Amino acid sequence: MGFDPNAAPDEDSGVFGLPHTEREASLVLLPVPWEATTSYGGGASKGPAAILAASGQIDLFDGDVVKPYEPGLFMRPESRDVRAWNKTAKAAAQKVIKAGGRIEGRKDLQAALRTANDLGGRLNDWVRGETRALLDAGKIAGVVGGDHSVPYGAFQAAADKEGSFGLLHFDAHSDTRVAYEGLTWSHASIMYNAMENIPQISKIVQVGIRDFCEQEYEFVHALGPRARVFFDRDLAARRFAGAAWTRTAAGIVDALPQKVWISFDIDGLDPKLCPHTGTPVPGGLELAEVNHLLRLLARSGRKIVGFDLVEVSPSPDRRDEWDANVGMRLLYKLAAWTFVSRGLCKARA
Ligand SMILES: [Mn+2]
Repeated sequence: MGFDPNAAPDEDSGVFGLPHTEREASLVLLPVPWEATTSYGGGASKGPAAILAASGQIDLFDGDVVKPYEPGLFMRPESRDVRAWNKTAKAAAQKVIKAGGRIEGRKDLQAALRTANDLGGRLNDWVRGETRALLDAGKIAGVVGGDHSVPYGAFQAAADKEGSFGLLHFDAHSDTRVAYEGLTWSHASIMYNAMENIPQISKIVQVGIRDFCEQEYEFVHALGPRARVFFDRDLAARRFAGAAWTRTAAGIVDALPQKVWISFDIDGLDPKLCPHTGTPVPGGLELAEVNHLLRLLARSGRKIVGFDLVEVSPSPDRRDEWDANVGMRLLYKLAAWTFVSRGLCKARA
């Protein structure tokens, strides 16, 4: 292959300026331009395109992982069906959200809720089918959102294919609301839906959580040993007490089972790194902290069975590519450490 990792990318190259076709790629990124239930700031449906556009700026050389591009990365084109479903579902869901989910005696809102829930279910089936096909073809799958509702179908596909696994969930939010604002497939309900409906998820390990309601707190508590939460305030307290991040991160990795799906909501990071994400909250992680945690995870002998990156939302100002810039760098690290965990790349010492 006449590919020079030191050169500027060709104009017709793919994600990260790479030349791989889907057939050549070990990792296939599935873009899901979906944000039907966005309740605060919008724009997450534009995340995959913005990440793809920004990704040519990456330096393929990586200080942590040897040649992370060599196993091959490919991003699928966006599905026009998904775009169309998103448009219809978002229009319907926004009516319900505007009414605060109170739909009693309102036939129009009840119909809108049915539309939003039906299309959310259709999206889940689509993501599940696409992800399952990738896994059956021997690919590693990475889902690029979109809001945080999108990877539900991918969790199902991983459960079908891999059996029991754990979720490593980075987020400012617990995302364990029961049908938030009446919407079954709300972005704020994904982890409730996952833990209720997918028994193969043997454990959820949440990191960076700092905005949640009492019902969510109770739900996660009631999961008992099936959940472990590293709240942002606990991580901060450890930092203030002088604990080394490497110890804290090792404790997070230790809480995980052998197989791990990483579900990464960009708002788990400090909002200076994702200023346009839909529901930013002060606090959160640095990229270097995440990278170190991923290093420990990949080198622990655990298998990263797949990942998603969601809620990257570009600025309405097209000259401002910062959110996508951070998003694509995180995506590259997720891919690189996944390759290490799968024996496809070597970590540097
Ligand atoms: Mn989330």
